[in-house]
Amino acid sequence: HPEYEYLNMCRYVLEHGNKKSDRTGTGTFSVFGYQMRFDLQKGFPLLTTKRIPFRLVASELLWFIKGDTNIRYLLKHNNHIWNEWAFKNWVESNEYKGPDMTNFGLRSQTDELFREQYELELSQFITRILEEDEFAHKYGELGPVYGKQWRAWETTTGETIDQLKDLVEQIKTNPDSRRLILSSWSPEFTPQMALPPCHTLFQFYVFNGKLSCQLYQRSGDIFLGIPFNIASYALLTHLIAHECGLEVGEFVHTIGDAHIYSNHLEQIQTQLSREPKSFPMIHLNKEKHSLFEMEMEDITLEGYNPHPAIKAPVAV
Ligand code: DHF
Ligand code: TMP
Repeated sequence: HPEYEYLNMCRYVLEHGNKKSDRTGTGTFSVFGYQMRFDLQKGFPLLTTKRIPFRLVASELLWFIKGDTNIRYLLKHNNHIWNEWAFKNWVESNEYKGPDMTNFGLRSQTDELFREQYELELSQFITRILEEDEFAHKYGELGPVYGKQWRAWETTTGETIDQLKDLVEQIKTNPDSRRLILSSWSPEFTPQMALPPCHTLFQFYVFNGKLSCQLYQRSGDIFLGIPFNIASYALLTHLIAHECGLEVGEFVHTIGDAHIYSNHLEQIQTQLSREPKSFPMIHLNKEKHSLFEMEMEDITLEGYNPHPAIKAPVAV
């Protein structure tokens, strides 16, 4: 079963990982350099050994494609996966006058009383982002993250480059090119980002009418982030192939620091004890061609019957 690409990585990191401290203070088991391959002809690689909320993967990807960098779009799609990083900017700003939220990610995991305070502050923050335009404009922003770099990369002459549009154009007109690359890593702008891009660079490859994609991910949270990232890039490959009149080929996932957080060990063991089920299929609206016009209702998943979700805290 193709899901063993992922499950074997989990086993490998548990067995060979370096016990390594990290920026968030959580602690990890980490391996440097790991590669997985998924044949997209064999089904859509949405993990089945735990439920992955596909609509969150899809709405996050559409948010990148639209060039948006403000969490308001995500919240309107009931997607809360980027909340903590916008909230962090807010509580570290001069305007924030509420209770001290220093290190909220770690503290909320151990201090029950603090957790209640934190959850209240966070929910008030989310309401304000949704309801107040000016507040959303200022504090919903994650900085020049993926959307900005994909669609409006700033040049030294003050112009912008639409990397995604150029990439799609090159795939159509010059499919043998070895330069079908999109980079989100901008050394000039990473200091302004809420989180420097984890999925740093990707490249496409066309052969025999099939489109393949390889991602270089500098840092990968094996339990929480990576299942989303696999599905997200698989979906991107489908969307671009759909627009370019190609079939899908492979998704190759190359990871720099591939880590399991020390507070995800039990969850990983539960997941590893489960038997994978068959991968679902993805269908895109045939009436729409351009990936830039795709909306949530144009993307449907068929035959997804996963094992139940497994909860885990996210390291902030
Ligand atoms: N930081 C860390 N430490 N790990 C990440 O994976 C991560 N991912 C980010 C931003 N920062 C990060 C963006 N992507 C979840 C999944 C992806 C994601 C952020 C969060 C997550 O919490 N997934 C839960 C379900 C969440 C929900 O249902 O709302 C999961 O169980 O998969
Ligand atoms: P870092 O910037 O210190 O590497 O922390 C980022 C963490 O977020 C790290 O655990 C990797 C994880 N991550 C993913 O795995 N996938 C993602 O898409 C994102 C945004 C983050």
